[in-house]
Amino acid sequence: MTKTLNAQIIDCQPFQDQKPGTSGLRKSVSAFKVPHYLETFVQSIMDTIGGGQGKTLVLGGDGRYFNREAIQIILKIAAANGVAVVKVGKHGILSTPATSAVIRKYKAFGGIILSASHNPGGPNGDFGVKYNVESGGPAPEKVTEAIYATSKTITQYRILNAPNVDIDNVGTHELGNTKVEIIDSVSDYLELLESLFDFAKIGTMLTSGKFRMCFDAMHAVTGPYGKAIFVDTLGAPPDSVRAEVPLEDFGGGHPDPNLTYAHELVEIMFAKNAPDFGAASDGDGDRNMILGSNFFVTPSDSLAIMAANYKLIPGYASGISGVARSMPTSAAVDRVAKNLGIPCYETPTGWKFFGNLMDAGRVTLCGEESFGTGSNHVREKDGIWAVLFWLNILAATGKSVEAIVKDHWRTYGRNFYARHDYENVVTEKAHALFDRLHELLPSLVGKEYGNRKISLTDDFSYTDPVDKSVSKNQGIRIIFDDDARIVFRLSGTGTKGATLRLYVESYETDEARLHLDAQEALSDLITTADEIAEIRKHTGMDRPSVIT
Ligand code: G16
Repeated sequence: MTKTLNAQIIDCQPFQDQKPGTSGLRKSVSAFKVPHYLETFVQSIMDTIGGGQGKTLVLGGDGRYFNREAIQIILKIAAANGVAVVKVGKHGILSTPATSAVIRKYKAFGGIILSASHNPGGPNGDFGVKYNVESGGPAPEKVTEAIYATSKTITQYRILNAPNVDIDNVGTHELGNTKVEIIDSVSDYLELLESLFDFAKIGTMLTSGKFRMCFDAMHAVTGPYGKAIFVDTLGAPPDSVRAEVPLEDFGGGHPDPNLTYAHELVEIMFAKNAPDFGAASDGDGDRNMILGSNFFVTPSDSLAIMAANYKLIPGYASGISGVARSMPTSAAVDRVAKNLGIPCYETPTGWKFFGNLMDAGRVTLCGEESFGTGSNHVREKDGIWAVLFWLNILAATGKSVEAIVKDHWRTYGRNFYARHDYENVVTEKAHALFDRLHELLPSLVGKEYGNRKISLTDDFSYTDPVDKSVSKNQGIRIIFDDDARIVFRLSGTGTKGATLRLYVESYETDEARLHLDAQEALSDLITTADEIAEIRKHTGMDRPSVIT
């Protein structure tokens, strides 16, 4: 029976700054708490997707501060817009890859993910809203542009006048004419992962008493997932998962799994008698960092190693159609693809660019230097998936993480890689650096730096091979005649000032040099990058804020 809705139409002024970035709309919590700010953005999503009538949407978030409040607001807007069903993760929790899995499993129209990913949380931290489409992947640019255009002109939103929904117990509720289903946050996702990996083999390794792992959930969304999967399902000892309780401010930490921010895990993994395997994930569970005992695996190498070992993983053993990496990611995976005789695509930064390639069956595995790897099982990068992929390789080979990586380098050569981030740079100064670089680019070709010569310079442009859409200005590339590269980009996920990212890469096959420290092996390129771009002068910083 259709009820008469107790919906209110609220007049509002449009906001002009709701442009989604690399991964959704990210702003400080205080910006999201400005009256009507969240509401107008969510209504803009509703208007862009043609209203809610008859649609099923998935809703969840990473549990950060404002998550629970935002869930209630969005439920009431969804109900007032006639959405038929909203599936909500219990406690409002759904990791980004789990949301993608749920959208796909139930053939939902789309989903809303509340997260600012790896950005800090809490009242003084960040919040974010991301819209995913029916494939389970982030909305493509044409959709985010349409949402942005709507948000600039919107003058009203609809919201139901109703009490809050109990989101803390699995069950079904009626909100106006909308069915709100509170679902277990883990089970659908776990079922999918069980179909891909050899859980029996991994379980045998984890319960053998001879193998120790440490998964750091960084007080973010993967705590419940890590515990349910590694401990409750695979049988790892309970202390194999740390910082497993999601906290609204991530315990004051910065939930970004890299050597700087996951320092507690790094200390454990680089101590004497360290566990055999270490991993961390980020705020919303899509990123991962992989460590061995006293050993760090770069995300670019991790992707290449996964591709090279796909036959060991039941879900992929029948073959992988192709691989993709973002432009700044090292070319290590390109060498594996060449060897396997499969295509390798180079896309701009942003997981959304992999979606079309996966939907068209062109790629199975993809990854980014920014600690993201994933496959066509969902349409997001997937932290826990990556951990299981590695555990499956370790269980199948019986080798250590370090041995697997070093064997890989011996076979394919090593792509030395480093990323230097200069955070919170005055925006005008960052733009001045890029303006100058753009002017310089043509004159750089042919110039020599040490024993290298520049063979190509450009601002990366990508034509999607499936829908032919063109994305320009995706990062400045300076490529040398020995395949070494320097890349400059401005981050699309920061919320304070500008973040300059410098990526440097060189390729090495000399066995005597394969085990050098990456910063040392790349020191000449790092100096060249500063010489060309005058980074110190423009940023006023004499060293990067974060090195990964
Ligand atoms: C997001 C995107 C990734 C991107 C990363 C860094 O990750 O999904 O594709 O590589 O940001 O982007 P940028 O260099 O522009 O800051 P996440 O984990 O924040 O969703």
